[in-house]
Amino acid sequence: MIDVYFTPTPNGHKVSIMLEETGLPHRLLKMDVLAGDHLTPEYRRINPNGRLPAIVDHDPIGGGAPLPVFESGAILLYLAEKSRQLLPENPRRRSQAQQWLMWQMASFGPMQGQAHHFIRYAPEGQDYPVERYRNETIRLLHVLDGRLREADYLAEEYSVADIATWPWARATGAIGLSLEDFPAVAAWFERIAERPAVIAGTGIKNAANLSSARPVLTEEQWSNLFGQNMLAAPTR
Ligand SMILES: N[C@@H](CCC(=O)N[C@@H](CS)C(=O)NCC(=O)O)C(=O)O
Repeated sequence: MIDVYFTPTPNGHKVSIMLEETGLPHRLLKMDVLAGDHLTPEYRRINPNGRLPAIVDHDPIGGGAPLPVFESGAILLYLAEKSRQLLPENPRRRSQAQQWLMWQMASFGPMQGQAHHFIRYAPEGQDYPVERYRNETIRLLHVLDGRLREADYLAEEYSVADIATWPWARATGAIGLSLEDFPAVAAWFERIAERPAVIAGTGIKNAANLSSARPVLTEEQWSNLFGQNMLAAPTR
């Protein structure tokens, strides 16, 4: 059994989609980041970085004690290895899957994440970071579109690279971008959105984008996410 410390965000959905695709037995443990569920010493022992998602595999590859795994990209690779699915056997494709997975983890997720922060959470009127991170997200969408004009999937076959990237493509609507401006991305997005595991893993029946509303946070919630409570949380 695999416990998934889960919140329904793009990084969380990578793992829920992967588990639906592979059929590995698991249970989702819902974490409320606004309430600070991720700041506890117990959770830090599972994920020293204190972010979501993380998993604990009670029947790990190689046996032994339950194995915690953090970082969504590392979780996808672990689950691919465990299930022997969704990481291509062919060395060229396998390398492509790893390259695009690293690209998502290092660029498409973090840059867009900053765009979400400055557009939806930070005090309004900060034009420079909004423009900087939205432009970087647009640049990365062009990179993704270029790849998907060459191949139907990032590693030529559906893989962990697509599973990592798809939820972040879905999130671009919330920062005012439209996939219709990137035709190869839009076609790939729809292809993947129809997969039963993606529908089950995201709890959505259509590909509608996430809300672009600015969340209204209490002082406590703000502190849990971005302020003193977050800074004061123990490290292990
Ligand atoms: N690189 C990490 C990023 C994890 C991350 O930032 N997760 C967000 C939710 S998608 C989070 O935990 N937010 C709570 C917070 O920032 O305090 C991964 O891919 O797992």
